[in-house]
Amino acid sequence: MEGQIVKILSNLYFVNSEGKIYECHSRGKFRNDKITPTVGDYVKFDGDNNYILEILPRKNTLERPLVSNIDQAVIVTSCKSPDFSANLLDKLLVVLEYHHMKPIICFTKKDLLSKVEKKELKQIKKYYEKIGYTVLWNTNISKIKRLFKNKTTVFTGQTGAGKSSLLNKLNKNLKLETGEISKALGRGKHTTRHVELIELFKGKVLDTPGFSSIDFSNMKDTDIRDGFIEFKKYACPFQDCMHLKEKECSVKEAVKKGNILMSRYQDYQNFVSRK
Ligand SMILES: Nc1nc2c(ncn2[C@@H]2O[C@H](COP(=O)(O)OP(=O)(O)OP(=O)(O)O)[C@@H](O)[C@H]2O)c(=O)[nH]1
Ligand SMILES: [Mg+2]
Ligand SMILES: [Zn+2]
Repeated sequence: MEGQIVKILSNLYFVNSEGKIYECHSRGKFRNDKITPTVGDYVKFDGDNNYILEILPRKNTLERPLVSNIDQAVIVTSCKSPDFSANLLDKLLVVLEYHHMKPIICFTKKDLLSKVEKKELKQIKKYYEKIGYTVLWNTNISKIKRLFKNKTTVFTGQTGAGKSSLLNKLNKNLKLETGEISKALGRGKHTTRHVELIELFKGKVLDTPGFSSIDFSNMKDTDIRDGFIEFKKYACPFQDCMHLKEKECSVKEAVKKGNILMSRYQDYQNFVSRK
């Protein structure tokens, strides 16, 4: 039989095959092959003995959160509590670009911002839109609902950003667990503890546990550069310019003129030098 893994709880794999869920074990073989089944994997399985036999070829895999066969990702980005982090947003964008998964940015908790902060954030939102991204507020419910049809969409972003809350708002029947932000620590406690694939608005959506750090040490400097999509619009005198130490560089020029957001360029420098 064939099906798709929709949830993993320790060593139990929940496989959906034609609407029926089979609770399967995995054979030791996978561990030897250094291939771990992930949520989103299509598998061949023995439906009588509930064993996964084979993982079918993947379209792609994201390491963090660990999911496979993804078309697009909603980066759930909190404006406040936890505070907006351009650094984390840019990191996620670079990683998603690298994996050819379409990023969609969704800001949450605008209601917690002061008037001045709201104005600042709107400017930032505008910039990401200008460079080509779809950027929404979590209050744009009807727009968000239209994103899912015939696609597999992963919800990703910092813990406490409001991923599960947004999914609950989209479908009242989901009743996913959501958590309070610990005010004392100023950071969320991980409420969602496992990845779960849910069928929603004629598509598939994956709620995932949040995280606070992401590592892209397996990426080359040029991959990181290419993940800053707006840099590609500038023709630099040096072929394959890294926009770093080169004397003449159109990207650096654009940063100076304010056409490229300073925080984007600083994140780029930071990501490349950290490796
Ligand atoms: N004020 C306000 N609070 C929100 C909003 N969205 C979510 N929250 C609150 O933020 C807290 C965390 O929300 P969750 O949905 O659990 O966050 P999460 O991203 O799923 O977190 P993890 O599962 O830990 O990764 C909850 O107390 C929500 O009620 C929003 O737009 N405004
Ligand atoms: Mg959650
Ligand atoms: Zn350059």
